[in-house]
Amino acid sequence: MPAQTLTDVDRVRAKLDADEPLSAVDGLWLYNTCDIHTLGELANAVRERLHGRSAFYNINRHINYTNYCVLRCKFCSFYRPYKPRAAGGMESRPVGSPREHSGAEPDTAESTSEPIVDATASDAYELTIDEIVARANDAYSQGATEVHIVGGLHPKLPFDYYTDMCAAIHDACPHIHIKAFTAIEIIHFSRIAKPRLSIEEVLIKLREAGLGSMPGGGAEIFDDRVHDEAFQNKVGEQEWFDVHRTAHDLGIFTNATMLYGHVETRAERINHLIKLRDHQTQSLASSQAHFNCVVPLSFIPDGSDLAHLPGPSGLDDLKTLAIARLMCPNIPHIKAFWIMQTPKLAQISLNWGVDDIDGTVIYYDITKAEGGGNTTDQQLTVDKLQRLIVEAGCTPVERDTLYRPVNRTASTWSVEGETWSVVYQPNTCPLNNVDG
Ligand code: V47
Repeated sequence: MPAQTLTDVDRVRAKLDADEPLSAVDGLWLYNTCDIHTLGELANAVRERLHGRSAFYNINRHINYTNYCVLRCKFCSFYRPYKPRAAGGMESRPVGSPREHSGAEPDTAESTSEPIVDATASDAYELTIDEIVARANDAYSQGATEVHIVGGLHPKLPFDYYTDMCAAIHDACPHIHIKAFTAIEIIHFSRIAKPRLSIEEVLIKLREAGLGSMPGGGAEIFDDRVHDEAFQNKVGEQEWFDVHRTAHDLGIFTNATMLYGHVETRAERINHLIKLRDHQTQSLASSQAHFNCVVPLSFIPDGSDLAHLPGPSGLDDLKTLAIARLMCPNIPHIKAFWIMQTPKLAQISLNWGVDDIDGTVIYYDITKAEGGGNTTDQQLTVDKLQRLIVEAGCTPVERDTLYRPVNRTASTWSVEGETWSVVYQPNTCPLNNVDG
């Protein structure tokens, strides 16, 4: 009914003008409205109030250190099981990935003997620290300001592997920002450390080793029903928030994700966003750090146990990004991760509340390239990122992980407020790459 529609939109508009938080009813109305132009206009108004026409990107590289995982999340096509070798079975290491780390093997329920990989999972891997440092170095020498590192919950790697990894990257690439480990990994580390460590102790040790901030993964949807249906064995929302609260109290900035388009309802998405907003209110009031951005992740069904589901449509992607902007006005940035929303939709979303489209990425293993077979080579050059932004009527701003502007020349980069600058090899800089 038109009269009802007018009342609803006026109510939402009035709340936004008065800086009042939107309710769950408002959020659902926004999802259910067919008027996506008004939705875009409202979300864009919040985006412009916060960031004007600036649109952020970074020069980064994602590194996934292992796809072995003790969890079996139904939405995930990335994990590979880690199984003990049957008697007389095959050699234990993934081809080309010799293990090389310090510290004792933690015991697990599966086996206390030398780790053995599942011979059936030929694409299972774990990277050595040398391999990880080589990737970080490669990125650094091409001008990257960030490495984004996450992996599966490996049953055998000791806590030292993760601190050694950060320390080795920090030594080799002193100014690269290490954004690493989801809340789920942090909890895993606290359990495998010998002796066991608290979340706070884990975070302090990682920060001492070079960790700069944390990505937002592992949040999925904060709801018991969805949890039981799609990721039953993963820790729940309470634990996820505890890790982020501890990080914020320690002054470690983090991001927050929402994985949408699988078995959850729209109401459950809205509740998820309200929980993030409420947490942010607390962090802003009493912590040294807070969430920098919300990253709504569009579910990619291929290869997962939920492959029979269609995944979100383009319209659902656009609405969800805009609604994230409107429901969480106290979280500074909304990121469209182009790997999952596609570069085309990420570009359109820049006028629907989004102000950040992530970065060059280079290689992404958690979900494979759409329509590209099984490839993990997924990169956008800086030239292409900038073109997407300019064509959307925005001003490209290269940022570092903490959203400080990056000053870049053809062979150096520095961050506003810092005295150092990094020299890199101009010939291999992604700035000079031309898209094929
Ligand atoms: O936690 C897993 C999600 C996350 C699928 O903080 C899937 O800046 C879609 O958190 N389809 C890891 N998503 C990635 C992540 C992330 C990515 C980019 C930027 C940031 C940031 C964080 O990926 C997992 C899970 O929620 N995921 N499987 C899938 N099939």
